[in-house]
Amino acid sequence: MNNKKPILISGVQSTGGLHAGNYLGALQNFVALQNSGKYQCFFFVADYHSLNEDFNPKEKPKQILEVVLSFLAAGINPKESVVFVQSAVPMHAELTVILNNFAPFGELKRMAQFKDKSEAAPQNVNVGLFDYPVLMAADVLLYDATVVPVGEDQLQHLELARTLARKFNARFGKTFIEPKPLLTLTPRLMGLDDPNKKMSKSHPAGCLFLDDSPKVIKEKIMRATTDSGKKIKYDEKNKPGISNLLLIYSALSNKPVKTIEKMYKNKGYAEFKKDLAEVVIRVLMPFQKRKKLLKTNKQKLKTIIAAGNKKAEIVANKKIIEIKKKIGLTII
Ligand code: AQP
Repeated sequence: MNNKKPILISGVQSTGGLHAGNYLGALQNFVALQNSGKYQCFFFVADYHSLNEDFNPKEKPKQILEVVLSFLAAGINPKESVVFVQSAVPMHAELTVILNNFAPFGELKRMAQFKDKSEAAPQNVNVGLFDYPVLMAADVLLYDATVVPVGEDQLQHLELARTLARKFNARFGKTFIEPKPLLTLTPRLMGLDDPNKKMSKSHPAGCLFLDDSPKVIKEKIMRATTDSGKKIKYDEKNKPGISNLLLIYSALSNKPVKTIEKMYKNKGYAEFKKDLAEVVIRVLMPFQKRKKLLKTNKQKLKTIIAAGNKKAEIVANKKIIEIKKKIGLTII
């Protein structure tokens, strides 16, 4: 590990298959940032975070592995980046307990994700869901990360991490770095069925999953909600459906939206969608193939994870000792 480079960290919850929003808002960028060589990158499976919604313990190991497989198949290289599992590094939980004492209750209550998820599952409004942003702050502050590549939905949480860092530093002396978010050009991909709602695992009907077969990809894209009119034009307000599809096309083909608009100047929605399906398939098929191949060597995967856990724990342990000293919790 080159410790002189600025630290970058981000996580993905182990709650099921990843979708195009996760890919374009986060994963694709993880790989680009790793390959830029500018950062020491840490990518983790946020399995503690995934416990705040109803879950089946029998499914968890598979879901954790699923995220690691997606990281590796997308191009994260464990020789360059640290790939680890959050729950294997106990300092995430320790720092959460400490930071809880500085986290304003009212601010947590007002978090958009907490409000949305509480409304969506009123029978399971638990403290884990409420405390999610503090655990996320711990995830980031523990590694002295300067940048955190995330989708737009995580900006409010990251702002809390910055607030907590500032508060703690003001009271106990410079301890934490205030992390900055890094957004992609598609920080908020919308659902295929409803372009006014974020593409989200908890609403599978609107998701394009990274594991979808070519047939399903074609069907989903051809069925995707578009707008009245015929023009292929980016107009978020009046044509949210087509604008969302244009963003997917652009991000996966590396063509600017303007170029795509020109390509389809005198063409209809059906042709545009047919081509978009091909673009998606061209990116996802090699990804799926790599994932399948990686799955065949479970032992290698376990070795990668164990090595990543160890590297992360060394960094996290050093930091938690520093933090405990600052707040007077070390007597020997
Ligand atoms: N629709 C999206 N557009 C852009 N980025 C997105 N992300 C999630 N949805 C979109 C980003 O993906 C990263 C990993 O997300 P996560 O695993 O933390 O899960 P999430 O944000 O909870 O994903 P979902 O699908 O939205 O799950 P539910 O339904 O449980 O809320 C993050 O950087 C996130 O910003």
